[in-house]
Amino acid sequence: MKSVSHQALIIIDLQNDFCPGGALAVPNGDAIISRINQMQQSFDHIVLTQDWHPAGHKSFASSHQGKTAYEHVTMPYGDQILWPDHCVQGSEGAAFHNDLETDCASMILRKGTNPAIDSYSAFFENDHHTPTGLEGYLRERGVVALMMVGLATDFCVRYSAVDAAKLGFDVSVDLAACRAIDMEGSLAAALQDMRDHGVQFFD
Ligand code: VGL
Ligand code: ZN
Repeated sequence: MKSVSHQALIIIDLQNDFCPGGALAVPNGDAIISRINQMQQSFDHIVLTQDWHPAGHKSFASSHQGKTAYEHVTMPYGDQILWPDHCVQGSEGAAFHNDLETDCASMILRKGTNPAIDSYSAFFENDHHTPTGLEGYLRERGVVALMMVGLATDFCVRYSAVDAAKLGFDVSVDLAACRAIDMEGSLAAALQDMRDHGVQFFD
């Protein structure tokens, strides 16, 4: 049975670089794909997001002299973890994982395109101010509830879910269809943050 059409499935960053063998591999990141493909059959609105950085992006450790991946720096918008180069626009690493069903999505949102600002959330860049346009897209289509899945639970899923809840959407996260990077307690912090903002968990 099709679910009511006021709920959208938001599939976050199921890209090669976040899967085993990728530049910023999330442990077992590919293990969620078959569940996500199944879920897609129950939604009328499906949005895919794609981390999509220009080469030399400021979130890359390689863009900061003397820095290595996973160190922190202070950017004009606050703290930034430095990442290995990943999801460079047009690269194989930035492509969706081959096993992910992508034909049913009505919208593909690319984020992290500003060379100077990272964007974990599908709604706002990391300055927490610059919108991506996804809120308007969803509202214009009458969507009021979101089911979020994908990679990584503690970064892009977390910030997307929290922003969506702050914007007034009814937000659920299917934890069985997410995987985490889990560094420095980031998964526990993410679960608490989402809970604090009224996000509901399914697993
Ligand atoms: C992500 C780190 C850097 C994510 C994207 O999709 O969770 N994490 N860029
Ligand atoms: Zn990124």
